[in-house]
Amino acid sequence: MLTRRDYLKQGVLAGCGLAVMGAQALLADPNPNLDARIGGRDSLKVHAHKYGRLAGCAVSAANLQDEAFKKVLTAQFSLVVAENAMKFGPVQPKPGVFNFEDADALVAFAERHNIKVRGHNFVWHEMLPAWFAGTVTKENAKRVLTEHILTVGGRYKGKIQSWDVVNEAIKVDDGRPDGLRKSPWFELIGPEYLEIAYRTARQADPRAKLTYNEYGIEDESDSAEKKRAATLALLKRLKASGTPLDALGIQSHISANTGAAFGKGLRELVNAAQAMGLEVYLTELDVNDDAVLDADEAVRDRVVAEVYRDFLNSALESKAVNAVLTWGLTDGHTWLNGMKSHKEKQPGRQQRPLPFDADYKPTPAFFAMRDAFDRSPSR
Ligand code: 9MR
Repeated sequence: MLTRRDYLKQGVLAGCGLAVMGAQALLADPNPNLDARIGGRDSLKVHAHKYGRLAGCAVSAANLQDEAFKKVLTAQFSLVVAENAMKFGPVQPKPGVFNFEDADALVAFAERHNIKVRGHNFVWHEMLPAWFAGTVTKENAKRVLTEHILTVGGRYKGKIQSWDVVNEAIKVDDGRPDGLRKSPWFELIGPEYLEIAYRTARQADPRAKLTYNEYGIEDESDSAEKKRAATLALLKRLKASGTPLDALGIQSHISANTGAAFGKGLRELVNAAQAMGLEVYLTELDVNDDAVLDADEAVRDRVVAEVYRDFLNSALESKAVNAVLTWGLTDGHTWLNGMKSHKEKQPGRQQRPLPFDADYKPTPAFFAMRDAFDRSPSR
């Protein structure tokens, strides 16, 4: 007899839909919302694979305690990234003391289910541990940085598809001609912290694609235009100095009904990255719906899906883009609900930014994503 576990496994591995597995299994399914139309060959990952791409999402430690989440994750996605578990603070809670519990659990889960893993991240101005300020000095910062990267990167050597080595290093408003953010790492080491981080990451895990990951570079606004230019200039400098760099991550935290438009600038960014020999990933896609004033969820979902469509159709015009990850899987868990601006604009309302709603039912954004894969050029 086919157990429920076997049945799910077969559905995923063989890429077949629920329909061919029989009504019996469907009836026994405690999560009937993952319906026959979206499993197996109709899943995001299979649609992405057809064109040589990966479909991924961010996963929290709590998500892996949730059976329904895991079922949808394995059925739909071929790539995962830890939402927080691999960041500096959680991984090195005390100087030289590492905690890999959550990160190990995600990597082991992904391995068991044949899902690739992105590493996120080695160097960021946020989520540094409390001990950082005061303990890390100009004298020891390079050592702390390289030891962290060698330890974390080394632990997962050969298991990571790509590492976000440096995250969000550009902040035009900080006023430097090179656009670099005056982050703790910058203040301690100077601009060369980037090159040191990439070289060390290559040493730690030579097979991982080393990525630079940035937000606010997607749309046609002046601020995005400036940030794009600074980001590209940074990538060019890194390449020119022989720094090992393989990919650009375009985070893609975007908003509905804000007048943001996508097209020329996004295309130019992707093409410029490609011309430098970089792969491009859309690493953290979600659509903030605070500016959609209509309370009706169906209306909000349609507006969000249109933004997915518009954005992805532009971004996926290029063969260079080979992975699309959403920042979370279900509306039941999204960082956007914790944003200060959200609490001010839409107090008490839950955001609906992702391809599955809180009951794991596919949202219109799911179908928009799948359609965008189908329209994309084969790689
Ligand atoms: O979603 C993440 C949230 O749970 C954390 O509190 C926050 C700070 O570590 O980071 C969020 O993820 C961010 C990602 O790591 C980098 N790009 C922006 C994401 C949203 O803030």
